Amino acid sequence: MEFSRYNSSHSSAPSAPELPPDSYDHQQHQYQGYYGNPSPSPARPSSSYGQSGGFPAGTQADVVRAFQMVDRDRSGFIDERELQQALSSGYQRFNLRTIKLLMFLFKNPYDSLRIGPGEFAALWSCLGHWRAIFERFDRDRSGRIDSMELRDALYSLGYAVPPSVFQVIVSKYDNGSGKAELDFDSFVECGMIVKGLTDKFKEKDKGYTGSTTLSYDSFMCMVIPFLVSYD
Ligand SMILES: [Ca+2]
Repeated sequence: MEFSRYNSSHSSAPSAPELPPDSYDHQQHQYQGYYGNPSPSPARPSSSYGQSGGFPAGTQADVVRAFQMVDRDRSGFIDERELQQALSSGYQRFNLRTIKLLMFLFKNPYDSLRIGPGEFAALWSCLGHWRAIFERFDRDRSGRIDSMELRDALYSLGYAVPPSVFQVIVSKYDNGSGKAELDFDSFVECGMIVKGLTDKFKEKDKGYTGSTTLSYDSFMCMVIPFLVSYD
């Protein structure tokens, strides 16, 4: 694999950021390093990567059911279409672009484009965290995250996205009326990209200063998988 260095740090499942407390004070950022939330460590189910496959102990029955319902050939793995079907049964319908991103992030890096029970359980748990974040920041209860809600969410989670980048993000989810409205699946997509790239950068920025020196090679290995793996 070309991305062996990249993948070597990818031994456990990606996760959602920790939800800040309700009384979260933006000023706290000053004392927590550049990213506000230097070491998010949400609960992760024990990974079953590389094992014979089976759900981690304690996996909820509805998660097992959702997986088995779409794994029709009982191969123990599901592809992106099956994943889309499984997640759409638990949440709203997920667009295929988000599914491809999730598949890229959660699949065993040494395996093909499919995920097994362990990865599925990790993904499901991660989406539960994102759902809580989505509901917290959907302040007007519209069922969508608008640009102000998105800005608050990203900043409160500790992602100091520069205004120019934020504008690019907002324009990507513009519904044609000049306003961004993110459904849950788009919110997950946006959040996973911002978090994923920030995490990759933080691996290089050990002191959480907000800057580091990157080789061209490292930079490309960091960014390109996010651009080409799922579109
Ligand atoms: Ca809203």
